[in-house]
Amino acid sequence: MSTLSPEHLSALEQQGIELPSWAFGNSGTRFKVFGTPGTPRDPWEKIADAAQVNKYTALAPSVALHIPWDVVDSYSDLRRHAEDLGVELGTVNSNTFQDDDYKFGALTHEDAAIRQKAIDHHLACIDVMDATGSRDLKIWLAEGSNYPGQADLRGRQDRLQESLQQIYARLGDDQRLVLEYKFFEPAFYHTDVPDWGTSYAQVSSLGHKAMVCLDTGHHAPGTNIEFIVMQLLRLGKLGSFDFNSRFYADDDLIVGAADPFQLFRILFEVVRGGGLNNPDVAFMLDQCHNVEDKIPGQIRSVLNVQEMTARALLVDRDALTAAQKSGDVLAANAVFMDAFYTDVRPALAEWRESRGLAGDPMAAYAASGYQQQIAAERVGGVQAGWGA
Ligand code: LRH
Ligand code: MN
Ligand code: MN
Repeated sequence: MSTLSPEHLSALEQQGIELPSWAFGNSGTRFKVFGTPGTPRDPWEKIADAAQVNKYTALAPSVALHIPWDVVDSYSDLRRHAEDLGVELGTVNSNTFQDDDYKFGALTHEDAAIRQKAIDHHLACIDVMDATGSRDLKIWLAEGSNYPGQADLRGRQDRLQESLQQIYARLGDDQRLVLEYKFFEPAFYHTDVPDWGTSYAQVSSLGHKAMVCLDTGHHAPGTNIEFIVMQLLRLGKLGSFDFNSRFYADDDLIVGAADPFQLFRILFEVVRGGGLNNPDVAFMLDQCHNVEDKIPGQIRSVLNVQEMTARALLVDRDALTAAQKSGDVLAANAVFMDAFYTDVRPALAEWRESRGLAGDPMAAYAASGYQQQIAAERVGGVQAGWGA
């Protein structure tokens, strides 16, 4: 059986997965948002909770913000608060999906004044990034139409490019823009950035500081996501991942929960394409915990990514290449599956202990008393953002 080599462990030690601040707020569906005892009441408490995930896993060194969900008076104070807790502030996510003005679009809107308002929101997000020290501005647009004929598809692409150019022009030398695609929802007929090709076309004409963000939950069922990962890495345009898993639509469930094999296949292409621990490729979670406790939900998530990364590293690449070159279909598949079926959990637990971490971070968190403490201390936790 394959074992994790010192090189594998060193790659795993460098791995960092950014947590979304909104994973710590209450969330739900359009039917009901269930409250969880101990839910953070503000961005400060969300960051404190995110720091717990890093404390038990050493895997989650940064937290993404969503504006305006995480608006505070002083972002430099928030940055200091995060650093005091051993984490950094990461990607800033814009939000143009909760304002009546954006009913028919934001960066694509027919009305120049509304487009300008949406552009200004992104410029304000870049101001936040300047204060937090964040590198990435993540843009996901809830724009599209519900009925054939409702919108001028071509005109909207042109306006999108013009708006993005204005935002791009404001980025600092070390800052980036990542454009996230999603095939449907909230619009049901067409979406302005529905797929990786559209995102790629839009960011390519902006320049080298603009990249594609791949959210694993944003594809039609049956899509070969690892192929997209391979292609974007090949083109040098995979800027970031939003990891989560789904059974039906954009379910935002714990990554690796629905289809661990898919996560393995994606991470294999990341390793194969040089995307692991590559600063150009940010690993983030984009999840909501509707019915489970949020901090252990995030601990479970980053451990799932770590476990599948370890398995992807275990693929015997020389044997795989030899089998592929000789056309030995079954041998190639067997090499791949051997790695996938290897249970790395005992080896990872032992390795964690050797680094002074708990072998079982889920159990260590549960035993820490933090969950009971926040449940007692915090009354009136906020929603993740939806319906807030
Ligand atoms: C859209 C999305 C995007 C948003 C987040 C809350 O579905 O994936 O990344 O910012 O959810
Ligand atoms: Mn996302
Ligand atoms: Mn989503």
